[in-house]
Amino acid sequence: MDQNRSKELLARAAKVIPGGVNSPVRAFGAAHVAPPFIASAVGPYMDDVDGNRYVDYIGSWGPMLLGQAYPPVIEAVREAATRGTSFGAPTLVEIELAEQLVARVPSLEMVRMVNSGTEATMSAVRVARGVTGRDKFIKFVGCYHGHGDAFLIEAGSGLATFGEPSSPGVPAATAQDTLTAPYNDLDAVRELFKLNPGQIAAIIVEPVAGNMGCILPREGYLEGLREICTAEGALLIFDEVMTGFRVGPQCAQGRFGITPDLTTLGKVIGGGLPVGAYGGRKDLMEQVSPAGPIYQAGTLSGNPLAMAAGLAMLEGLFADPVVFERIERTALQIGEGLAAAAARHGIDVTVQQIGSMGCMYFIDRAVSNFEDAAAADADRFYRFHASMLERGIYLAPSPFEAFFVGAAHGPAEVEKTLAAADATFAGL
Ligand code: KE4
Repeated sequence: MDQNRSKELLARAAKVIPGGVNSPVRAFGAAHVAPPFIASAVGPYMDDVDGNRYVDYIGSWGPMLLGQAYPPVIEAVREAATRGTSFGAPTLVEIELAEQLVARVPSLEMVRMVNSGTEATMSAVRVARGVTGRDKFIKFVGCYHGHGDAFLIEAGSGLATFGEPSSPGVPAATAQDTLTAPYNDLDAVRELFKLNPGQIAAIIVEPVAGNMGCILPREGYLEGLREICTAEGALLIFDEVMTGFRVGPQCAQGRFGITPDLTTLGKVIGGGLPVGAYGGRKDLMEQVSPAGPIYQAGTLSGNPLAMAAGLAMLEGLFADPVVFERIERTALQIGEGLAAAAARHGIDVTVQQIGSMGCMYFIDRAVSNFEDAAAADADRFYRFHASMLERGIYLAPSPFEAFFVGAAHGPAEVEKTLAAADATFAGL
């Protein structure tokens, strides 16, 4: 596979951008191939600068639920741009997207737009701290909530990929207020509340953990977190930046029937433009400035082009009542096909998936927390990843990430993917 131009660009990029990328996972740091530099993308495909075409299973790490360059989004952005790109003043389109989110996300009564998932989670925890007067919060080992200082403690995604679960530069004074527990372990959460009585403002959780592969909540886990938070006067924050609209039309909270106090969103709701959001109970969100004292702001928050993209995305999603089922069926065909191909070649894998997201671990047992995920055979994953890329299948370059299927993935892409997997397993 020709990667000359991508390699040239990586060398050039690295002179002016740390690691040559603007987000670490894109560097393919531990992968056995160079990161393709992408020239364009359409539907289920990405085309790199060397002329290689890939079936795209990252979808910009989640946003592209309706495929790349989804025409209504392109048209909406193009039209909005002719009227100006940013005003720093309120607009109608911000209301329209907010109304869509309040209508579609069960627990949302009010929502604030920001520019990334990181901003959304930072702000949600600030609201929880502001309304409870408590400083500590609980996150789970291997979950990733963006790069805010307080979250870079035993985090997943790129931190796990590079084996640095925490980051230098986070003051000890900050880290001490971040409590961690294994995912899917309610007793560990109860123990933290016992050790920190009246000090914990919130639990923030990925209702499906998508930053250490794809780990589903055990039966009763999310219900348990809900009960503990209610009993302890702490807020339950669902970080649905990734699961939002990816695990179903009402997000994870609708699929699992749990009502968080606050929810964070991103990715899909921006249609590929920089959008994050946090929201929830009105009595909480009305504490946010200027309605209330808890400050949060952003020059480009609610950007009219991003709002137009998000609105076109949601309108497209909900225009077709069966699109969610169709995408999930495709995702299942891929997941089951991968597992069957591995079995044919006597290779132990565990595929875990829900809605349009999933992952495949090189391990012979179910994965329910970060410790399990870290025990999978990473070297075999990277060899699998490289071979699949060379066969035109673009998977996340880390065993601590998920794959994302979209409405543009059809029978041809499934067939190509499973044929590549079969050939790859044969030589693995
Ligand atoms: P951003 O700040 O990257 O927009 O969102 C942070 C974030 C928050 N919460 C969850 C559950 C997330 O998955 C993310 C970001 N996801 C990663 C993919 N694993 C982003 C990819 C990247 O870092 O480049």
